Amino acid sequence: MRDPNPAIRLKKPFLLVLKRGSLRFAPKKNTKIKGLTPLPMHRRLLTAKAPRRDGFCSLRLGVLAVFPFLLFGCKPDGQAEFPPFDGRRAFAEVEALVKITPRDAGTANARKAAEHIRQRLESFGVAAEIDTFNDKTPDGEQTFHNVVGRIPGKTDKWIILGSHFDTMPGIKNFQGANDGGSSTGVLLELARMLAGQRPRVGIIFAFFDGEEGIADYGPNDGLHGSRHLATTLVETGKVKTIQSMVLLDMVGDKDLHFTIPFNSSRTLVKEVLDAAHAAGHRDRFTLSLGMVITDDHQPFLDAGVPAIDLIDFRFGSAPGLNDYWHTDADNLENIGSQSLETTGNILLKLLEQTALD
Ligand code: 1BN
Ligand code: ZN
Repeated sequence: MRDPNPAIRLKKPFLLVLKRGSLRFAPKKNTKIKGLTPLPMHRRLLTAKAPRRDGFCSLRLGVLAVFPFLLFGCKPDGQAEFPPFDGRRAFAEVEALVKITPRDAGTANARKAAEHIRQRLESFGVAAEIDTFNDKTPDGEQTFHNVVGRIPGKTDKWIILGSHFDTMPGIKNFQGANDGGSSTGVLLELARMLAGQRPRVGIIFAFFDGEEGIADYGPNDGLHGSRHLATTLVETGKVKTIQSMVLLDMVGDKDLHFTIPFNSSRTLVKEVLDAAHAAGHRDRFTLSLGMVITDDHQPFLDAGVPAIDLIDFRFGSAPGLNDYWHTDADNLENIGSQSLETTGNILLKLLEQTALD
């Protein structure tokens, strides 16, 4: 069911808003802010029951079920059981992407990275295309390239799994192994695993260009790729077929800890926590009641699509610090395949519960 994500009146006096690279405090109490979910619901989420599970492998699927059954097997409740996510494969995808560095939007390397991602998807048997478009930036009009891969489902519903692949401009020796690389590696490996499946809900793998801003201000700075896809879905009327949008960002920190920002849909927060619990990683999540992050999930929230940002915003040299973020320390040495594996397994559980049954 669609989560309307209504504007609410905040009771908390301050809200930390992380917006396009700047830290600022939101207006004081009783400020109407779009796209936020109320505090009490977050509390209730912690005790919510797991959703009903149904049979992806049920006999109703008949002969068609045999192939995925042989590949993945079935659990006693009839649900598809996937092999564990292989973090080393995902890491190899990050390594391959990071060879194309930097990947700043509007550069030849961004185009090269998009083509690389498209080719990886096609090599897995996932139909993929590059969506090239122009958008205004503080530096004038620029060309961007989103990559979109699709695994059609048995219904006309879709879930979007998103990652950006561009790098933050202006940082010397910046690889973006975590910021842009890690989430792309996880989604590519997930696409490889799910290729050939016929899920109940179709899966769109969306790799966004132009997530990073240039100047940290203005409505046309950053989130170019996600805004373009969300706007296109609205303009074509297809937005009603989008069940949800799950964004991954900075999921490679060796000390993985997700802080789900306040501007995430409560229905999805519950589903993700259920999935994390089922995968044995519930302790890696904190729900942030006071932090809003303007990330690639935001245009989907604005379009009325339930969306969530799975981000580890403590990427640093010591627990709690985020001092590697947007620095040359965001490199392959500082991310771990284990964290990619953890993220992949949580996503698989989420899909089992919401899309594959
Ligand atoms: C995440 C990684 N983001 C940028 N690189 C989104 C973001 C924007 C996070 C502003 C915090 C503040
Ligand atoms: Zn960034």
